[in-house]
Amino acid sequence: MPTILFAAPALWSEYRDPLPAALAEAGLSDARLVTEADPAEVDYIIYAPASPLQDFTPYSRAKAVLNLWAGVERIVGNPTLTQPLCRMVDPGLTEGMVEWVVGHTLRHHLGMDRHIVNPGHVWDPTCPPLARERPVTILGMGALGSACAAALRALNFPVTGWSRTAKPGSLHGEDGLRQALSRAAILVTLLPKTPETENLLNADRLALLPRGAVILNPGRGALIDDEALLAALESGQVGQATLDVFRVEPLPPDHPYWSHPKVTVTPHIAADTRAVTAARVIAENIRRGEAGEPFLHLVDRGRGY
Ligand code: NDP
Ligand code: OXD
Repeated sequence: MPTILFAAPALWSEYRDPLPAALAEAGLSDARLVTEADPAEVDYIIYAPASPLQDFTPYSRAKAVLNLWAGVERIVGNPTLTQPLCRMVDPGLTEGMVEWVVGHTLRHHLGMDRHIVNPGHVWDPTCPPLARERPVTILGMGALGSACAAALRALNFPVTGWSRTAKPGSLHGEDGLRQALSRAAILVTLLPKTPETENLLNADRLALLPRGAVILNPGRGALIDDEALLAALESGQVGQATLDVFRVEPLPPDHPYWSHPKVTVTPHIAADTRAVTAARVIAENIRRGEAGEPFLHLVDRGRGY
């Protein structure tokens, strides 16, 4: 009978019903799901970045830490964490991200803003091009990037993907990045925050985009050099940026992004972990841990994601 510590108190009300149901579905109805426990008795820790639990040292018997977030940058470098760390790959979260990315891509592709905000009642019959004429580049072709690519391709957008390792049909490496940026009418960043990806979109790389390209960043704020982006928006090199994530969240009230006419701020809502589907992912990993099978979605600490 494993003891599972739910160490994300702010989320307990969302998970208190779905988790026992998912554990039962996974054949773990006898598991002990608790919100407080003697660390020496804990077999699994369910964690979120705002968890008060930050010192994992006393959890000497824990077989895994199961993160409720896809991004792990706030835990992966914790020096007290010696247990395996699994990140969240949740079908509900993925669905949400696909909707956000497709929605904001279509907004820019169709030029919706011109008609939604049209105080002069201008009759401008300019028709947008077809999706097949609007190349989209996605940086990061993991769980989320590849799902967004599939949805955009289904709408006929020509999608170029770029990731760290070689994958069929997508680019990698510095040359690959140059190619991917140079063809991006719309650029979507779905990379994790790691030492390698921080400030990836600096002034030199923004200069590689076609003039007037649109940037959608639901990845992490640190992927973009904010000063460089503001300068590129000013010069017209970047036409619009829709940003969901920021170096400091909530975005400070005096941050220039709030009032910039070419920036749309969304408050880190691109995709939320959904309790019912995420609980099944957690339960499956606990089942695997109990059966001695490899965990799903293990984080590589060296890589940082
Ligand atoms: P994955 O780990 O599945 O995918 C990450 C992708 O990034 C992989 O394709 C990986 O390449 C690529 N990558 C990592 N490092 C590099 C690098 N140095 N150079 C090039 N490519 C790199 O993550 P997810 O798709 O699940 O999530 C991506 C990110 O989305 C999360 O880390 C998080 O920051 C963000 N996120 C934001 C949310 C929001 O609401 N705004 C919600 C959820 C997630 P490879 O495939 O070769 O390993
Ligand atoms: C996540 C996020 O990483 O919500 O899950 O950003």
